[in-house]
Amino acid sequence: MTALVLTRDQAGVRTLSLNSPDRLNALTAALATQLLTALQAAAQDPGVRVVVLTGEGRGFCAGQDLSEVAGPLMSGQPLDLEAHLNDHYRPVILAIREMNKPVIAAVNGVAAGAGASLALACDLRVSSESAQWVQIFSNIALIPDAGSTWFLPHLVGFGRAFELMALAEKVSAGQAHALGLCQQVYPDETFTEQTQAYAAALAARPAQALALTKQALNAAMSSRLEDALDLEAKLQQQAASSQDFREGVQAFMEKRVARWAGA
Ligand code: T3D
Repeated sequence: MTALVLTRDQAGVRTLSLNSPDRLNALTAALATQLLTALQAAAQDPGVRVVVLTGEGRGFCAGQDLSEVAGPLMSGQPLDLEAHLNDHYRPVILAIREMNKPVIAAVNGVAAGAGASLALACDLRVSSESAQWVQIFSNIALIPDAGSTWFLPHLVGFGRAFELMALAEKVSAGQAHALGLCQQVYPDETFTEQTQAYAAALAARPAQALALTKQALNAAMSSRLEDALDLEAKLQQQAASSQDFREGVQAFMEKRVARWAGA
């Protein structure tokens, strides 16, 4: 079986790289299935503290592989996109959101359509200088899917999200950064190294506190302030019961760097 997702481990960071470079890592059902399996394995592996999602070659991900739908579409066969999205995209997006570890999208090249959604579903995004981001769906008269209608307005506001989606404008790395779509932009030549260093810095942070922070932020995205305050209090109690909390306070008092145990 062709490995459509490559896996590399370094210093607690697992890098998952989409591996269909000739088509800019466009998503087939097989690729989405392998990505889901890889995400689930990373979630369950205690040695993995941070996950990086990137693409092989010059693209990050060009969205749905249109060669997969072109045949049936042209021959007039009915396409069940609702089932396709529910079976292949939804589990991947939820696996990223539900993973109790930071997931970074390392957007090494164009992120288009559901490929952009994939990046937006991650907790953090870094972009290479030459990467382009495009909500390309309306170019083929589709609506944004794989979570873009939820993630994008949260990140950039309703009006800007609608404009990006309606006009399918290509956004450069610099624009993506200015809009708040990505946290860092790195030169192409040093992109892999700088991404690894960024991920390693996160991997060195107290893992349980980060997991609980992600849980609280996930809930806060769709909750009332009162509910967010309740959940914060509950999760803070859990964080404060950890060995890392005791170590953090002790290290502060002793004016030294904390040694995180991850629990
Ligand atoms: O089925 C469902 O469930 C519906 C779900 C839909 C979700 C979606 O994601 S809809 C959006 C689908 N994606 C697109 O419409 C993007 C199509 N691609 C492009 O518009 C351009 O390729 C890009 C703007 C992304 C990049 O342009 P450029 O000039 O850098 O590269 P290129 O030359 O167009 O592409 C390079 C190769 O990749 C090329 O193949 P070739 O000619 O060298 O053999 C191209 O056909 C192939 N490729 C790029 N994107 C796709 C693709 N092949 C299949 N599917 C693609 N999405």
